[in-house]
Amino acid sequence: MIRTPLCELAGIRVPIFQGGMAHVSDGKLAAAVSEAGGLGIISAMNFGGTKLREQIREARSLTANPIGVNIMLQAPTAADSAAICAEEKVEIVTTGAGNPAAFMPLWLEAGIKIIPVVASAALARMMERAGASAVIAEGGESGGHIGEAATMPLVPQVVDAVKIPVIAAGGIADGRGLAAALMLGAVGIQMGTRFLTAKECGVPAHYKELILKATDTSTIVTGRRLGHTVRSLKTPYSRHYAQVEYTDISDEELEALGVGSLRRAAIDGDEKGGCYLAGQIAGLVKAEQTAAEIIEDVMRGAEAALSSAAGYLR
Ligand code: TUI
Repeated sequence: MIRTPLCELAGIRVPIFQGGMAHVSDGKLAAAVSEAGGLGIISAMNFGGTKLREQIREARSLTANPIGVNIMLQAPTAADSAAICAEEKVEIVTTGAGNPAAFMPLWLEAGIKIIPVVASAALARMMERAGASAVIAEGGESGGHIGEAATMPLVPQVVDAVKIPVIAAGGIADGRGLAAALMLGAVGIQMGTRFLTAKECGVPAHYKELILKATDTSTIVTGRRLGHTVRSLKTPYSRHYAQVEYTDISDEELEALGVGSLRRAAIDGDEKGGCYLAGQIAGLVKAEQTAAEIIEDVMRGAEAALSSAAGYLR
């Protein structure tokens, strides 16, 4: 059995967070992960206002375990979502794509634990000073919006920079990844891509098929020119974006290419026009399983990896 300080901190059985994925992570998926012993996280990006509240309440009706909400700070609904999290008293808020300092007093006042995603040691230090309970150090192997550093160099440098616990994310989808994260000094992991193919995850079948067919070289990074760097699967949409990104196309035209593309993938299943976000580890994901099966597989795999590595000690 593996227990880490993250289990105490987050009130969970196993040190695994399900990443809040825009247009993907709803109350049903989050509840399934929390019920299985990890931390399920609803993405506020999908639902401003009343809808977010409904998703939180739906998750609450499906599990008595703690749940989280992820707020994408660049979303126009971020302030609204921040207030709803405080009113609904979700146990944990995670944030992405920016600095959540402005919202932190509100959440601390409501007794919510704040666990920001950081892509640098500098932001991790700032978050510790502002009252974060832990940070998620996310490397650029992740799907979606990414920073510059990769997980292997980022995690130990963030661990050394702060006293609060660090959760590793980016490029992790099995027990070997969890074991490796613990070796880097992390107290747990966050996985997105692996949970995209969970049975309880409601994305269109085409999205899951793309993940299940992916290999180690199936993702591409686009959007650097406009400062919205994202990793997604190589599809007609992302290949086209990459092809035109550094031509004489205007910023406005490039921006227009991106608008609605995440929704088209995750909600509409638009095979040609959708931007199918996924991490580099997609090639490792080979089966559609329940959230509980995924969590058990990762935990058994990590136990085996740690025992086997301990056998090298003399
Ligand atoms: O946020 C994510 N991943 C995401 S958000 C998203 S939605 C989206 N919509 C339209 C365009 C682009 C994305 C899809 N995937 N991950 C967490 C994350 N946060 N990764 C990197 C960061 C990050 C980067 C810089 C966090 C803080 C940061 O600091 C900047 C600052 O202001 O200090």
